[in-house]
Amino acid sequence: QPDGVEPFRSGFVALIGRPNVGKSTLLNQLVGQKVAITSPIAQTTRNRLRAILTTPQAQLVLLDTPGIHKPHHLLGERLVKTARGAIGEVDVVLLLVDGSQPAGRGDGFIVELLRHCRAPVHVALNKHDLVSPERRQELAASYRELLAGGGQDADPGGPPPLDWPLHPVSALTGAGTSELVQALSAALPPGPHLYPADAVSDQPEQLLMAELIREQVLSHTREEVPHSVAVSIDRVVEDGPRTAVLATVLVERSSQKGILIGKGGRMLRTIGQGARLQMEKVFAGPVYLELFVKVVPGWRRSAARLAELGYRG
Ligand code: GDP
Ligand code: K
Ligand code: MG
Repeated sequence: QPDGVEPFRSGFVALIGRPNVGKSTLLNQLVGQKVAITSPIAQTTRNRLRAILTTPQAQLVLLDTPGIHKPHHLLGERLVKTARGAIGEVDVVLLLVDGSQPAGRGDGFIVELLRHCRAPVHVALNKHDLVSPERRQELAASYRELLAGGGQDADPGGPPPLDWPLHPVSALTGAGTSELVQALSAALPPGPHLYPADAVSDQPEQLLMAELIREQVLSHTREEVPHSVAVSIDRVVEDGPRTAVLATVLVERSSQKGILIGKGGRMLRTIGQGARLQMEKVFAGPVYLELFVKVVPGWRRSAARLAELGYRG
């Protein structure tokens, strides 16, 4: 190692945050293409996804985790367990918060969860595109105060203040993200590439296909449907330059099946067209997609079903 030359660094970064703060959006922004689906609905992310970002200086393996929240059923419990599990195994934790809102009680819950973690913690104040320049100082101050342990009213016998660095970013526009990547890279240990330099994710293509279909279901249906939906990819056939995909959307009740199919099949066609366009972008070629809908009562409470659909416990 010649003097003055920085070593290559590599390692794992866990993305932790409440639902909807923009974890999946940030991941896509950082790796420069869609690897995680996003939506305004909480609990969109079900799988533990590794996204890979390689720069000349470092390789970051980013773990997208489901948002931390109070579990209500078996799927919910697995989501929280997955997020907690990620914290113990990584080199750096990136705590993402909605920086367009002042720090709140939910943020305090996660700070306490992370207080004793071994890895260094960085905090990204996301959604800065929504904040006027005049409000930025004020919002950042509320997070600094949260980390310091409550500001003026702090209990003198309370836990010591935390000196986690704050990084204002916009996952949507990319503002601030190169500074964030530099800070995270510097916090990784020296090490070799863990994945090929051109890899962007560890996710099998079929799982991404299923996720792109689920994303369209989330964007076109209302409350009663989204959380009851799973997608299974039944067949993928490479047909010359064209990829043919047969997939089934699983729902829990026949009323949901009716909503998904829609009048004269219109809703299912809209979902299918949207998913096909996304797949053609991601896989850079023409796609033929055929969608079916099937009622499987209680799939969310069945451990076997969850495993089959790829939700690793
Ligand atoms: P996750 O649940 O933490 O993975 O959040 P998502 O990435 O799914 O994002 C939740 C919602 O916030 C989506 O509607 C995103 O478009 C939106 N969002 C994420 N990041 C930003 C940002 O930097 N600025 C703005 N304005 N919206 C964002
Ligand atoms: K979301
Ligand atoms: Mg997500």
